Amino acid sequence: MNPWLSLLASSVFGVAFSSQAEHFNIRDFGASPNDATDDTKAVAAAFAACGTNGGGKVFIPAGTYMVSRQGVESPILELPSNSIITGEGSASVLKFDPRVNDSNFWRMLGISGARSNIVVRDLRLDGSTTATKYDKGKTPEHNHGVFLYSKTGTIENITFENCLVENFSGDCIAMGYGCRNITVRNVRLRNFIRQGIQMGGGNSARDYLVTGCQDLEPSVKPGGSTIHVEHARGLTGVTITGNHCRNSILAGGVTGMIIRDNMVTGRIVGNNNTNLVLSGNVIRGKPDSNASLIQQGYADGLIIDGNILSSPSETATGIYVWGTSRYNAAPSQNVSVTRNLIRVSTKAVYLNGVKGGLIRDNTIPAGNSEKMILIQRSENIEQ
Ligand SMILES: [Ca+2]
Repeated sequence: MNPWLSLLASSVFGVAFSSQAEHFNIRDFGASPNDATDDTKAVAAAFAACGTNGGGKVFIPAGTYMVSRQGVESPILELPSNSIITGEGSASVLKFDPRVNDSNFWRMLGISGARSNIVVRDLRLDGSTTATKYDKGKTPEHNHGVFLYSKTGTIENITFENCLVENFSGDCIAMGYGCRNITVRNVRLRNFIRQGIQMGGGNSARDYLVTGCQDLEPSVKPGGSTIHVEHARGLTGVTITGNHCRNSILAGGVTGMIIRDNMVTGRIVGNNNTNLVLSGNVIRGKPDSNASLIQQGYADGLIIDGNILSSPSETATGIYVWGTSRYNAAPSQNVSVTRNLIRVSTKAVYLNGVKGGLIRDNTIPAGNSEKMILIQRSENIEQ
């Protein structure tokens, strides 16, 4: 069965399609690959025709197509409901005209109102940035590859898969207000100046899955994290699993989150998470960093189980859970730290301002492991 039919058969959509779903080839709308002519209007026309049709398949044949600013729009290319947007793998490229990066807030693909049931797959998005590092006030840090954000309606059942997203001065993929049931699967990221995958909340956002993604060896210096949750605004139900992150996972403010089986260089960090499971992650600290490999502040309901942590730094802490600071009186509470293998030189587990917890069955190979568990300003910690 070809992938298109199999997708239909697997009832990806809430809305049923016939197997004769209409095809919209961007070349039929005037797009011309591998030349200097701008293709934005042609691609937009194909998307619009698909939308007017009530859905269908938009095909982006192999080749590089130029995308440029048209006006004040954000995103530049608005995805239609009930659609599959597909290319022929990384040979199908939507590429920013480099002049897009002369200013800020231009997003290549996205959704800005109520839309649902969309799959974007087998494409390469190229942001054409020439910036090599974050330069405050100069980097156009909001020029994203993908931007899902609606304050007026729900963005629901959206999947990005098997894409390469690279060279964006902002985020490769960003989502926030109004997003529900969003999946990012098997997406490769490269050369982002801000975040790789940025998730936020607002307008009842919930249920994000990021899985099988990896950031490739960059030639620019990332300013942020591979995977990032910022401005959660009540965000619930986030799963981050099976990803390869060269530059940390930072995720805070979420109720109900699973961060499992990721390979991380750097750290897993967050504050104000409720009901968080951190399990099965392999975390390797950066040689030049003394920071904690896992750090959580003001957590309520936190399980840290079965992770492997190691750091080449002499002074990095393994697991640090904290609360009750001068800024926020809330302790971290209901914290369980079990069955982790922690290969650091000084503090393996450090609880500071924690109310109610369990530390048990961790393996700490280096030095005097009892001295490597430090508990301060905490109560009801069982060992
Ligand atoms: Ca062209």
